[in-house]
Amino acid sequence: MTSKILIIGACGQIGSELTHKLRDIYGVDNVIASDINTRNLELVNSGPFVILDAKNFNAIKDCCINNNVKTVYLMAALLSATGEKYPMEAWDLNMNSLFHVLNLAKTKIIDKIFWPSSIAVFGPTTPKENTEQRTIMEPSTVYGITKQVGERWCQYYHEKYGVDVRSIRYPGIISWKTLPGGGTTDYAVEIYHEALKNKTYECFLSEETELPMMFMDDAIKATVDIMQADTDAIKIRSSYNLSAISFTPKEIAASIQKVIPEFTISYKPDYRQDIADSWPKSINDTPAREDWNWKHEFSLQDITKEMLTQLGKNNG
Ligand code: AKB
Repeated sequence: MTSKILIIGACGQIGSELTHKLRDIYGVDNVIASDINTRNLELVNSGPFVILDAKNFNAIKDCCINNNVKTVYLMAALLSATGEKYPMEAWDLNMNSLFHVLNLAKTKIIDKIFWPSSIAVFGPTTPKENTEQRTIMEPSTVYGITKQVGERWCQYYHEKYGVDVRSIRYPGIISWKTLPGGGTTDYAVEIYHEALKNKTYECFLSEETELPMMFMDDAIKATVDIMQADTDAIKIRSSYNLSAISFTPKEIAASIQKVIPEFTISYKPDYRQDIADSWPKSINDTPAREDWNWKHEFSLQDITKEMLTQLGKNNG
């Protein structure tokens, strides 16, 4: 049987687009999508799909053994805003799912893991501008704590047991196919939907809140590139800083107004403001650029053009 790829959490914002991309590269039947439910029917009907709870070790193990799965992309997680509401659930899902796939690799049932980390590993004491790969990391959110701890375990499993685990610290990801859920950077997707529908948006972050962001196509390219890179090229086994652009709500609104002049924005910061304020404004990703040739393509204006065009087609 040819070896297969399993994506856990395939119905989500990144998982769904990653599934399609990996199927383009490796063939539809070689990529098994899985999630805890069938909430994304387009994805569910697009190729092999199984219901899988990321917290259930035996279910993941059986799926890997029965289908000769050798590579796992673990995309299931509770994100920053949801994590603050349900701290224990975030800890439970984010940590146990990671241990499950690390242990499958330790016992040689699978060969390779992709696990996403996040800019949430940084905290209020981290230098905010051009944040380095190695710097102060004192995350103040549950989600950030799970990602930071997860990074340490990835490095540990690589060093002690030779596990081939690869990871990047995603910034906020902007996409039009599948909505994000439960994140602090979600405003940068919602704003495009509201601009087309209602020509106005009430933002839950203040106008000068600058955060690192990236278009989905760049995020998928980074994910594929790091997984295809030679083993020797991957020098960091915790997680790589990854950067594209940074902007504020005011700046994204201005870029939308270039296309939709009547668009207006108002600001009503809520509990997510504290989360955003604890994160860096911009990221230095020199190691990713040097080690495996990472390069982003999409500027803010490119993203705005693509988002409004694609969402406009779907609405119209
Ligand atoms: C979130 O906002 O929680 C995520 C992230 C930056 O990891 N998008």
